[in-house]
Amino acid sequence: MHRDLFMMSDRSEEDGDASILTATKPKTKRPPLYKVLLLNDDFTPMEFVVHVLERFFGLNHAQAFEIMLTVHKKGVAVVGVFSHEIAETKVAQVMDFARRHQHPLQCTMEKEE
Ligand code: TYC
Repeated sequence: MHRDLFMMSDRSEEDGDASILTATKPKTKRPPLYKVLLLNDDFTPMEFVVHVLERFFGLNHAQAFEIMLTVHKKGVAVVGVFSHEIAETKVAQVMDFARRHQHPLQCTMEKEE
């Protein structure tokens, strides 16, 4: 007897919760992505840039050469799109590798809108 009454009130509480859930917009957002950009300069050898693109971005030689030429002609190109942490790592790897070889190659990242 008592048990049945308890179950009824328990269920009506669940109905209340369900109406809140359907009326509340879920606020989970996908994390933003970041473009990694390579910038042109007048001094870094073309072959070095091609090597960087193969080594750190997993591009084959033809893809790497094509992106290198785009940067050379247009001044900048997107070389890939990654999570914030991966983009940061790629930028650091490229900047460190260029510095160690005394080339002024610049690599940056920007949020994808
Ligand atoms: N402009 C350079 C040259 O003529 C080549 C180059 C390409 C440099 C791409 C940087 O991100 C770059 N040697």
